[in-house]
Amino acid sequence: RKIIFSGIQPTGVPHLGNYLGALRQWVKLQNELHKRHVLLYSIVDLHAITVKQDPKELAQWRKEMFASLMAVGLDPKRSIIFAQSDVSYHSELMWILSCYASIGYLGRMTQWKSKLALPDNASPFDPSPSNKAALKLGLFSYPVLQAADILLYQTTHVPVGEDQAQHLEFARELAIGFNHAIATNNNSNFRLHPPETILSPAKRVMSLTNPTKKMSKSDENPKSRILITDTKEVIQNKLKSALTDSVEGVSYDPEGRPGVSNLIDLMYHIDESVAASPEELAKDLEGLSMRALKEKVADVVDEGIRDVREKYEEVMAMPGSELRALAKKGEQQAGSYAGKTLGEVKRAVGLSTEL
Ligand code: AQP
Repeated sequence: RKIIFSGIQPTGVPHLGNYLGALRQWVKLQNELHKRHVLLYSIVDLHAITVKQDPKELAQWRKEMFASLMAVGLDPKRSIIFAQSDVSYHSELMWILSCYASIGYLGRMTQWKSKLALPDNASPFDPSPSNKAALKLGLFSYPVLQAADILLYQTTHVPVGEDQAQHLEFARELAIGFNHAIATNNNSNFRLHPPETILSPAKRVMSLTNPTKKMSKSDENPKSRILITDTKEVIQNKLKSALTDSVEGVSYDPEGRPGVSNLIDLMYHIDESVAASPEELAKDLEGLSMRALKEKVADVVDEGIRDVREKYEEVMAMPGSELRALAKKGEQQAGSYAGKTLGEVKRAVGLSTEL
């Protein structure tokens, strides 16, 4: 039996990077696998507080993320949809795994460096005052919590975008290290399952305003991303100001023409029936001006997310009590799987409640 787990931070309405890189894949897996397998999708709010959040805004974003997940097509009857902080086993397993996680390995992870705009060779023990003041333990140990999220369900497959591949490798290594430690410590047959990564074809959607960077919820410039709830007019405006180049015509060259290639990628991945590959699509559009290309991409994107936008409005208009009941159901379902694994982990490390 496959167990699929993935998460998304409630740090704003998802953008096309989240949608094409992760959420659409989650729905596809749900639709293919729900009859015989288990699918768990989490709003990972404990991860969101590794950087500064406004409590009111965060609470609202949790709701909006719940609505977004339903809007893209996740169905609480077929997938377990829940908020991470509602299932406290995540934090508990994180603590246990922290006792097996290497600081040296965590120090090589790129996320804490990129969130703090530190160079790639930055060290957590860097004595420079700016670094010491800014780096919090939670941001540094984020991958351990993420490993706990995944391992808590004995997950077999994790569908994510490419930016998460490094964290997934960390989770696998941590599971293997933990298994090794408990194998030599006691006679328990219990093992954590090292999960596999599933990358979607659109594994890295780039920012519209800085196409060498990934599209991100926390980019200061809202024009850098298209949200799954954006209206046609907003999509058109954002694409109008997307950074391209002054080369004539359309061609696909992600290295030399990152802006134009990102637009082609967007159009291709929104509707893969338009061409056999991004290269082929670029050939079909060869003679277009930048303006015409952007208008075409806007039409295809609008068409591709129209249903999601409409469903989002419907879900946001549902009575609060109905949404809360759905979240509660997800919490209970996730909790029953998580409690079982945590019980086994505790027994394996000698934290059993039996005296
Ligand atoms: N640009 C992207 N292209 C492809 N996939 C992406 N994902 C994120 N950005 C892209 C995938 O979306 C899922 C959920 O991401 P997340 O919310 O957990 O955090 P993130 O990766 O840090 O995404 P953001 O938008 O950049 O959020 P902030 O700005 O809050 O940090 C993941 O599977 C991710 O790979």
